[in-house]
Amino acid sequence: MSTGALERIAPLAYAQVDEEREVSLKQEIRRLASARKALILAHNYQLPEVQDVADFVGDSLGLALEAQKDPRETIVFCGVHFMAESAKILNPGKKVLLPSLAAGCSLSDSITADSLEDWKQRYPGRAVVTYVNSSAEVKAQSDICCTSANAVSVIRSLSQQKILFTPDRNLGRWVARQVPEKDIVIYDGCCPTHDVLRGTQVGAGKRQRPDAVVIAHPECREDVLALADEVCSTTGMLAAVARHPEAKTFLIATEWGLVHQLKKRFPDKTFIVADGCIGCRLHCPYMKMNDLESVLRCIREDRFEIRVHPEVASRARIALERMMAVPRDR
Ligand code: CIZ
Repeated sequence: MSTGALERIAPLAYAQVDEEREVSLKQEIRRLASARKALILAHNYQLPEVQDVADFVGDSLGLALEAQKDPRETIVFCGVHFMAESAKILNPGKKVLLPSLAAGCSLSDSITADSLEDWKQRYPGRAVVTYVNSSAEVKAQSDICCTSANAVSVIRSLSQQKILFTPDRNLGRWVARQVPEKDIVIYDGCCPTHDVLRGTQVGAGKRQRPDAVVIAHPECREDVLALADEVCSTTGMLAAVARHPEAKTFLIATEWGLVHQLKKRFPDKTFIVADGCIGCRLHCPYMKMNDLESVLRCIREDRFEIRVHPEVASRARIALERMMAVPRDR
């Protein structure tokens, strides 16, 4: 594979707007957001132009904290459904809007409240730790949630020795290696966007750029993580780059949307998505469902409002609030 192939930008699977239209959409979104006192939050995997109109860009933990601390009553959540749902659960008095209802999550869909219930019956007496990439109903049946930014600290914070970890098997296995003193049974779900990446691809990238620092997300498979210099959440990746001031090039094993934030914060560094082609494989189609047109319609027409059944919300809130009391891993 040539270096050119590594940096190739593949045709992207969403409609791109022309530059003039993009500028006017951005202006109109910001004008309406301030007129309606709406807070715009965007996940690190959102389209670059959507990240650019947000008041705050971050990972799901950072966005949840921001939603709680900001006084604005309307939250436009540019992320996927489970994230907007968590924002609603933590802020029951606020209006939470998701620009596209098609913005789901395959990992979240891999476990239902019924399948978790069956699983709990198979392994009675274990503390249930659920990754935030899950529905409100699944969170409501869990003892505590975690994100990729605090999973190790969450597991260490528990007094219980025996744990059920749901639903991401790659994150679960990685956490289990960090906390060998706990007995962790891991559910068999995964994020297809991360799980598709193989160590052979990262190895090929590393051979092309032997000086590159490899930073991988813990939703990646074990053979990818074995080649990584750093394993962390998306926000952790921004901090990880700062820990390598001498390095010029980074191979990034996560969804390509993060590269926008990396380039903004470190304009003199080179970031290469570890699959060798931005948008080919490490592309989450659901994260890219929110575009500028849908963000504008969302604010203008007050849609789509996220609602969670109050009884489910109050149980899910306990699991989320327990998580939020635990600090980030680093
Ligand atoms: O927790 C999140 O925001 C996810 C899904 C990924 C990450 O590491 O930011």
